[in-house]
Amino acid sequence: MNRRKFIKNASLTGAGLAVGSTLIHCAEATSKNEENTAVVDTKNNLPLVIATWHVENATTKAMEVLEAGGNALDAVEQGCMVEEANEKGQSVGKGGLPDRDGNVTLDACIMDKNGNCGAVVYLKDITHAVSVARKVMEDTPHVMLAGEGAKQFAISKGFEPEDLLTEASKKAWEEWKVKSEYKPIINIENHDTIGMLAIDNNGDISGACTTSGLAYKLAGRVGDSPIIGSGLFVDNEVGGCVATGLGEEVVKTVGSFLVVELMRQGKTPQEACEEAISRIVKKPNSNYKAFQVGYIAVNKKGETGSFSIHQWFSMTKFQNGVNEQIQSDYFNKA
Ligand code: SD4
Repeated sequence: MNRRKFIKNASLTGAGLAVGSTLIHCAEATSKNEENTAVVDTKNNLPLVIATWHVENATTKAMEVLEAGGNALDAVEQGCMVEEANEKGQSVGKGGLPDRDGNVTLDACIMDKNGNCGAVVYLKDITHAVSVARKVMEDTPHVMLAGEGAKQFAISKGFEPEDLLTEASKKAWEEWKVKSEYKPIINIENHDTIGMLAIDNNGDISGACTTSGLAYKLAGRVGDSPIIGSGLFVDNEVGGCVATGLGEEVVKTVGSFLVVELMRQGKTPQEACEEAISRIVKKPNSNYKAFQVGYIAVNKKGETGSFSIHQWFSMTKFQNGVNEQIQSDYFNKA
């Protein structure tokens, strides 16, 4: 099932917003978090990469990095860069759909095994937002840079500015303008934010998330993807989680942090993702039929899980030489 079909199925109202056991060696972690980190034989199951949606090229790149002995941080950055450079993907990097004023603005973040993190929001004219986020993490005392400051920082680090609005995205925007007359209708066919988590040969976890956000959003809008704890969270003692879908709903429930904390308390990645979706759909007056949210997660043992509100969300998983798309289970079976 492709993403387009998924989105179609997930969109249940015309005006709605929809968006789109591996065992590892973890002796280090047992001292701090014994209940979640049983020491098991792992050698055959490392390394491991998972990512939101159907992004086999991205997971292939990340796995190449890991198999060459690279660390999880390099793997998630380089994996995400594949989708950022892919102009056909209209919700990430170059070719991303613009806001309603025609600006392509990117949000991204990255988090390493030590709990360090960096993020950029409302970044214009720079394709590899995830790499700028990494520079923020590594070369500044800050966690997040926004807008013009983020762009100038990127340029100072050698990133080349370029126009991110491709002909295809410009055309889609122009068509949207005619039909929508600036009503709050989101083009639901173009949401495939990439969130990626990797465990390297040392058993260390890192994660990254990068997006152009909701198409035709209000100028200045920032979603969950660059917000540590919402779009992404990694705790190397426990595991990691990334989110996709309607960012506002993820932010309101601090979704990725919630999933990791639930895993810390003993839930499997699958159970934790299900509970985090449940927090959204069980809210009083939840409008969940009109939007999608999906989570993927991995724990320190290399077990993975994914869950979404609606059908057709998927995770790409590369492990033990198999790079596969796994359909996610989902809440709304009515
Ligand atoms: C956002 N969560 O900006 C992102 C969009 C997304 O698949 O994930 N699309 O709200």
